[in-house]
Amino acid sequence: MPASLVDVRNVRLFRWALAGALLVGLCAGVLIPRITAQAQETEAQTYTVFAGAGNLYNTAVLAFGPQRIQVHRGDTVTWIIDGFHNIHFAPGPTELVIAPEVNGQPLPQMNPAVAFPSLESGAVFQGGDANSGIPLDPANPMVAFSLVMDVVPGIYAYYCDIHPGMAAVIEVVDSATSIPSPTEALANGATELAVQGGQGVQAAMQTAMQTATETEDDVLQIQAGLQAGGAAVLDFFPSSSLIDAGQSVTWTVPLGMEPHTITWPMLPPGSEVTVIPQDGGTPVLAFADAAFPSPESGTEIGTGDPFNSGILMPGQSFTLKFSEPGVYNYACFLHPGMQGTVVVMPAS
Ligand SMILES: [Cu+2]
Repeated sequence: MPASLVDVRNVRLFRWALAGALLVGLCAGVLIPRITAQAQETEAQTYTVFAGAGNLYNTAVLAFGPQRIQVHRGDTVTWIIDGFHNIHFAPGPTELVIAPEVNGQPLPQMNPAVAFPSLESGAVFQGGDANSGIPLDPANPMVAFSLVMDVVPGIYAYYCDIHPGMAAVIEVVDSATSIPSPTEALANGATELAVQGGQGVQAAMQTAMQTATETEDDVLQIQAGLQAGGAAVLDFFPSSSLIDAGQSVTWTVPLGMEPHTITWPMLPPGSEVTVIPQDGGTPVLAFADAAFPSPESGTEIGTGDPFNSGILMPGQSFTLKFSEPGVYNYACFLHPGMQGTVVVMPAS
């Protein structure tokens, strides 16, 4: 490893240590006021389920909480949506991306069966396929979605089609069965997500300490994102690096759930999708140019040159060679707040 590849990570370590300390306090706050079961109500109740928990020190929890909830027939379930998620009752997760042939060419696009709702918030769920759709407009995010569970007692599984592994069940029971109150269920959900968020913060601290300066054949290796159980850490490891002019950097998205981009200048969220209106039908949500690399991986760039890896799926990499000294900032346009810097020194 060349001595010039120095990692400047002390600020980050302090940040994660602070995050860990704050999280312990948060968990204690959730756990201590345990609420005892209330007497069973005869009238319909509303239960709350968290769909993800966002941005606790750049850690997003990609899980439903509680993962299993019991309700009586006729009760309402309200999902509090924090992040880019849908709620889809189906036999299994549905493909997020499809590529049907249009004019003899495959046109990669978001699956309309995932993107668009099959019923409105507040509707009665009577079994079968039911999808909330994806909150597509960044200016008008979907923050809650409700269904009245008017179905025969049984287990009903649902999925977020965007995040593999994000699944949960609702158990509908008959009115004679005693179940936890909405308040108790809410506390369980908050605890489950706080524990997973804590695991993400802990894994991020460990990774930040280990990824000092990993080089392979004189190429600085940067990990884009980190998965720890149900938590996704939306950061680069390391986020600040020093290299010599003429050296290269390779960013890799580890296997897990979240894709990322390496982009400068920053693009607004949603830049990966182009809406193609259809006569009398739902629009096609095709992938835009920003979803694909420009320039190609391996290109040599200078100060001020724009670059965008496009969407890097888990396991994919993107390499740039830095020929001119300077400070190169970059970000992931899918996850605002996920930023890094490469400082290129004159060749020694
Ligand atoms: Cu990202």
